[in-house]
Amino acid sequence: MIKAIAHPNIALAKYWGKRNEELNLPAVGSVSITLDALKTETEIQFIENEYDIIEFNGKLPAEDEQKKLSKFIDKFRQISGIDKKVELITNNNFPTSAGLASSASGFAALSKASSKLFGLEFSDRELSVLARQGSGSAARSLFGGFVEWHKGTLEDGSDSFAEQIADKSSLPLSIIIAVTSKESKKISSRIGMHNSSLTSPFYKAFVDTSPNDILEIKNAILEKDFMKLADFSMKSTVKMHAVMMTSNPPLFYWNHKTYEIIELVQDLYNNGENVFFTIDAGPQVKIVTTEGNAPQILNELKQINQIDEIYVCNLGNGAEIIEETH
Ligand code: 2P0
Repeated sequence: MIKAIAHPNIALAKYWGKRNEELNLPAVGSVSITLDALKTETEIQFIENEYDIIEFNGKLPAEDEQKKLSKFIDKFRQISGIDKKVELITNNNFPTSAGLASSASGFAALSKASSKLFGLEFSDRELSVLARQGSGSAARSLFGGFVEWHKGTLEDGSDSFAEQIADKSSLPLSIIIAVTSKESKKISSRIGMHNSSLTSPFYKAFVDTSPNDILEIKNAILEKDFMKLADFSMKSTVKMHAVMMTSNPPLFYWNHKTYEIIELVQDLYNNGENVFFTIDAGPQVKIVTTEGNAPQILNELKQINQIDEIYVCNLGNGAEIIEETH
C-alpha cells in the first residue's frame, strides 16, 4: 500500500482555456503557489478484482468520476505493463468541486502514489506531464512554493509541464481562504473554459496578454516585490473573470459575499497594505498577504458577516509519499 499527500495550488497567473482538450494542453502558461493546510491523502494498493474499487471521502464516487479515475490509472498500467486492478481511497480535508482546486491536489496525489505502486521511476517533468492529463492544474501541485506550468508548443504535450520557480521561503506568504459557499459549482472548469474559448470576445485578449502577466509575476517573485505580485495577480484574476462573465452562456462564479470581500481587500491594498485577492472557478476569495500578517487581515474580515468558513494557509510542499507498506 502506498499513501501520498498533495496540496491544492492557487494560480496567480491564471489558466483558462485549452489548445488540446484530450491532453489538457493549456492555451496559456500559468504561475501558482502551493498551500500547506489543505490536503488530499490518497492510498492505493493492488487487488485481485475485475475492476478498480474507488472510495472518495468515504463514498463511492459517481460513475463518470470512477471511469475518469480508472482511465487515468490505465496510463500507469500501460506504461508499467502491470495489468492489475487497484483499490483507491482518497480523502480531502476541504470542500470538493467548490473552486478550491481539489482536482489539482487529487490528481497530484494519485500520480505520485500510482507511479510508486507501479514501480515507475519518472523524472519530475515526466510525472508532471502525466498528472496534467488527469487535471491541468495537477501538474503544478506536484511542486511546492512558487510554480510555473509551461504552456508548451509540441503536439504531444511533452513540453507542457510544471516546475518550481522559487522555494516557499523565498517570499513567505499567508493565504486566507474565505469560503462564501460550500456548494459544488454548477459548471465545471473543464466545461466553463471550453465555452469561454469558443464564445467570449475577451478570450483572445486574455490569451494574448498572458505571457506578459506571467513574466511580471515571475519577476515579482524573484525580486521579492509583493506589491508588483499583487498588481499583476489581481489583473490576471479580473481578466479571467471578465472572460468567464462574457462567455455564452455567461459564467458568474461570484456571489454577493465575493464582491464584499473584494471591496474590502481593494481598500486595504489601496491604503498600501501588503494584501491582494485572487479568485478561481468558484465564489471563494483567496486573500494573499505576507506571512505573519494574517491575524491583521482576519481582524478586518470580521467586518463581513456570514462567511461560511475561513482557512489560513502558508506556502506548502509538493506531493510526497508518506507511507509505504509491503
Ligand atoms: C487555474 N483553474 O489556473 C485556473 C483558474 C480555475 C480557474 O485550473 O480541465 O481543474 O482539469 O485541466 O485544472 C481549474 O481547472 O481543469 C483551474 P482541467 P482544472 O488554477
